[in-house]
Amino acid sequence: MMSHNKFRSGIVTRATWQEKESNVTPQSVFKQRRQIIQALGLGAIATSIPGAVHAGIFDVFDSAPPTQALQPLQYVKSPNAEDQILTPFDKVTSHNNFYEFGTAKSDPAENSQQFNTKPWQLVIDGEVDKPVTIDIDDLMARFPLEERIYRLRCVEAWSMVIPWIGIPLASILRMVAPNSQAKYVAFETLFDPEQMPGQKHRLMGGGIQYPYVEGLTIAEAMNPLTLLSVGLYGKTLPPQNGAPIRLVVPWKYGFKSIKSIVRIRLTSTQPPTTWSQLAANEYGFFANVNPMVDHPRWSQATERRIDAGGLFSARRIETQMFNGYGEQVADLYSNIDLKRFY
Ligand SMILES: Nc1nc2c(c(=O)[nH]1)N[C@H]1C(S)=C(S)[C@@H](COP(=O)(O)O)O[C@H]1N2
Ligand SMILES: [Mo]
Repeated sequence: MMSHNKFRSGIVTRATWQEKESNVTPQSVFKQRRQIIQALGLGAIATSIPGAVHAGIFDVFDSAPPTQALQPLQYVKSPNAEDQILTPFDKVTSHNNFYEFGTAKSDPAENSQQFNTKPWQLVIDGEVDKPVTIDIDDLMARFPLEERIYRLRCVEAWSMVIPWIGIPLASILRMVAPNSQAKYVAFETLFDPEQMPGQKHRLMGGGIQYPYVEGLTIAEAMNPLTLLSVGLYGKTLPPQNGAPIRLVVPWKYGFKSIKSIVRIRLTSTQPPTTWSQLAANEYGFFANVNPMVDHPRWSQATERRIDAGGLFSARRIETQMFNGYGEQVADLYSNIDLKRFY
């Protein structure tokens, strides 16, 4: 099947949408990390680090458990100068949507710090020849981790630029060998009301049904941009960002990027998705970022880019079609009316 395998070898070839790290305004943390990597004689690790090497390197960077580090490797080129600035770590980890821990933006960081993510098993099954149940640690040991700097555009019209660390979903799907019936990929968040208070009462969780579920077409899932993220800013994911493993689909509204995933199921029919179940006229299955299709209650033409000043001083910038990733993904939708299939 699709043997687009360039990310599997130790050396990652630089695709057109990748840019040198030096083109991204480095946060001091990156500088520091680079110095440590150089000091350790690991300067050559410019791409992906195979699993066996992870633990040793990650241990160096932070005393907070558990951490990991990679060089920022890849940057998605954009004509928009705003993207040269990363959203600071403290904003990425304090302004969150994770309704299982509460609906206010500050709730997830406040309510999730005891969230137990070890051990964590991920089930991948459905229309595949080789279903697996795999521990996250095994998964991270088996695949090279990559850093991807992506814009995250929430349907609520704010956005961030986040340096994720993760594994291309395509690599993981190849491992389970999808069969010819596999047309969609369904994702499911952990259901554990004891740990996730928002799941106890639907009102506290914004009236949505749990577990949170999401889905992609198989072509979307196999696109090289689609990432299963296990970290950001050089560390494993904080709980509020979806520890230990979450999806990142940068050309779609943020709600597609489902957090704390326990199951990935390949299916022959389109799977239900949490937000379209709640309000199908507001949130569709595709949810591609599209400045031409407004939300029924607000415009999607612009967005507020969160930087050091937080949401309230955030600059308003123009929203780009497919969040600026059209060159990589527009082909997926050449036969689709994006106004109808929003
Ligand atoms: N399980 C789960 N996943 C989720 C959400 C959620 O409430 N529950 N919120 C989504 C929304 S609306 C957005 S914008 C992103 C936010 O990711 P971040 O908090 O890491 O920025 O997570 C998405 N994934
Ligand atoms: Mo969102």
